[in-house]
Amino acid sequence: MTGHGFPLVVGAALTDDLHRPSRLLAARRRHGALAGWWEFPGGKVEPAEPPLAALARELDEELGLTGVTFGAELPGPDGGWPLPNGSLLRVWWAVTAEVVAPGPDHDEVRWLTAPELLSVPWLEGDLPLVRRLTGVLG
Ligand code: 9L3
Ligand code: MG
Repeated sequence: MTGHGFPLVVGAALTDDLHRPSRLLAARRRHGALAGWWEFPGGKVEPAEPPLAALARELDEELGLTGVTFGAELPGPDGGWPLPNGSLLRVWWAVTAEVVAPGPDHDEVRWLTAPELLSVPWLEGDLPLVRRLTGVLG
């Protein structure tokens, strides 16, 4: 939990190269009220679960990824990136050699370069970080 009664949410900024990132993985939510909106894949941290363990679990559940290497956290303005529902989103750089394909929670994934980053409708909560990353991707 974040301390305000909302679960902590973790997400992955999957990229091609941790040291020289040039592409970022965006995933389109398949179900529910947020269907059609794009996000950093991830989800809620369970009680007592370490955040990076939660992120590894979510990437396996959502995208079938089992060989993910995590890099630095992308620090947000409030210990993370505040979401509209009151949760806090924490995001880490990540790389994988595995092929990333849509799974149960997403109906499309795309590797976006900097000029393509804002070509998809990102979830409102993810957008401030996406804007930050347009200047980071080479
Ligand atoms: N959320 C926002 N941005 C993200 C992720 C992974 C999640 N990058 C929001 C959407 C849901 C909540 O957090 O309201 C929980 O996410 P999930 O467990 O449904 O993926
Ligand atoms: Mg999720």
